[in-house]
Amino acid sequence: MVNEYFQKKANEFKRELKHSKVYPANVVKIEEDSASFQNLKVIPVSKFSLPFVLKAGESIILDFGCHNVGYLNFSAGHDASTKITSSVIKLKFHFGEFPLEITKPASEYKGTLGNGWIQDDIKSFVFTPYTGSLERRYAFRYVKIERVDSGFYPLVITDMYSDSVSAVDIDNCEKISIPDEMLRKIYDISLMTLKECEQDVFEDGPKRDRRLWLGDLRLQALTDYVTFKNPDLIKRCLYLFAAYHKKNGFAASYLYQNSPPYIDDENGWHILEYSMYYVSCLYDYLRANADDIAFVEELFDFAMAQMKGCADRFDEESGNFVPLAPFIEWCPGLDGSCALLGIYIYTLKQLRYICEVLGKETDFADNEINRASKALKALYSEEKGLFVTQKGQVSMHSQIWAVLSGILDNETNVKLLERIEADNMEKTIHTPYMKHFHIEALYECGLKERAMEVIKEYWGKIVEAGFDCCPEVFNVDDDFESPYKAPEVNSACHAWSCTPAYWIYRYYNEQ
Ligand code: RAM
Repeated sequence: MVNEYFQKKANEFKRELKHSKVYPANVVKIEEDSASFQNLKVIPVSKFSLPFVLKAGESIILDFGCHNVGYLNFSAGHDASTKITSSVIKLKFHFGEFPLEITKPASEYKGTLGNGWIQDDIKSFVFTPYTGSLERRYAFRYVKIERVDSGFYPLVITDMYSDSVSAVDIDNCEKISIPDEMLRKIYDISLMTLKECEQDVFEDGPKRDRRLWLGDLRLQALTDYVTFKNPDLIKRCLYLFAAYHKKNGFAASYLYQNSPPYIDDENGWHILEYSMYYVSCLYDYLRANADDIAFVEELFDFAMAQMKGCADRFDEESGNFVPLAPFIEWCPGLDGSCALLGIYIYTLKQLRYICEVLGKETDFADNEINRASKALKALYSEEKGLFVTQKGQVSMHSQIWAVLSGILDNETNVKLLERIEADNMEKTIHTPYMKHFHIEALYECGLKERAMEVIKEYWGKIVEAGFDCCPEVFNVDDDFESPYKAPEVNSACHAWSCTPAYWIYRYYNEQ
C-alpha cells in the first residue's frame, strides 16, 4: 500500500551523501593463529604505495586501515618495457570486513542466505591505460585482488582508492570526554558503526542486508540524537514506513529503499514487536525534539494503528498474541512470548506519553496496559522468583523485558537482573542488539555502574577481537556463531550494535 503524502515527505528529506577518498594503508598477509579471532591474524607486509605490479596468477591483499563503505576506483596501465597489453585483463576482487571473508573461498559457502551477499566481483578490460570503478558498493576493510587472466605482460596499477560514502561525517560529531580508555575505544567503534550505516536510509548493515529495518532504526535513531544529530534522515525513514505499509495496516518490518514496491507484503517476514517499535521511534523523537510536535502529530495515526493491530491479536484468555510472531533476537530455540508481552507494555507506555503530550485520549493505552500486565504477571513464578514462559522456559530475555515493562517494583527488578548474571539460564543473549536492552534494564533500575561494566565486558571483547565496527552477532564463547550457518556472511558493521555510544554519552553527560 502506498500513501502518496508520506511518500512525498520521505523524498523531501532525501539528502546527498558525503564522499571521501580513502587509499589503502598496507599490503598484508593473513595467517592462521589460534590466539586471534576466528584463528586468523592480519600481518602487515609493507606500506601501500603506488604504482604496484600484478603479473598473471599473482594476487595481493590490501588493508584500508579501517572500515569503508564505498566504491573501488582504480587505474591501470602497462609496464614500460612491454609497451602494450595484447590480451584482455581480468581482475578478481574479494572484499572483506574481516579476515575470514577473504580466506574463505566463495565456492565453499553453504549459508542459508543467498550467496550473492559474498562480496566478490570481477572486472575485465581490453585496453590500457584503463580507469574505472566497480559498480557495486562494498563494505570492507580488506580487499584481495587476483589477476586471473593468463596474459604474459605485467599489469601496473597506477591508482586505487575507495570513494567512501556516508550521510554523516565523523569530524562533525561533537567530541565528548571519555576518561576510561576501554569505554573510549568502544565509543569510537560504535560511532564508526553508526556512521557507516547512515546512508540514503539507516541501513541495518552496509554489507548486509543494506535495507531499512524498523527494529534497527529505533536504536540507530536513539544513538543518532546524541551523536551525529541527523533528524532529517530519521524523519525520512519514519515517513518511508508510513508511505509503504502492509495492506493490513501494519508497518513492514523492513523496507527496500530502492526496489519498488519497497516492501514484500505477501511473503515478507513480519516481526510483531518491530511494528510496536514504530511507537518507540516516535516517542524517542518527541523526547529528543520536544519542539517538533507537528511531526509526531502527522504520524500519530499510523503509530496508533500499529498498537491497535497488536491489540486485535492479543488474546486475553491465553495471554498470547495470535498468531505469535516475535523475533526478540537471534537466540536459537527462544520462546519469545513473555518478552513480547514486556515489549507490548513498554511501547504502550510510550504511546500513553505521546497521547498526553499531544492532548489525546489515553483510554486505549491504559486498557491495553492493564490487559497485558495481567498476562505478564501470570508468568511470574513465586517459587522460582523468575518469569517462566507457558512452555516452561527461563530466559534472560523474559527477565529483561519484564523489568523494562515496569510492572514490578525496583527491588524485584534488581533481583531479576542479579539472577540473570548469577544463574545459568537456559537461554542467553547472543547479539549486541539484545545486550542493549539488558543495559537499558540496568540503567532503568539505577545500576549505571554495572551497565558500564557489562558494556566493557561484552563490547570490550569485540574491541579485543580486532573489530573496527560493532558486529551483528557476537558470542564470547564461539567466534564462528552465525544465524545464517555461515560466519563469513555475518555483518561486521551492524547498526543495532552501536548503542554503547548512546549509553556512554548518557553516562558521562547526565547527573
Ligand atoms: C537480520 C537483519 C536485521 C534484523 C533482522 C531481524 O537479518 O540483519 O538487522 O533486524 O535480522
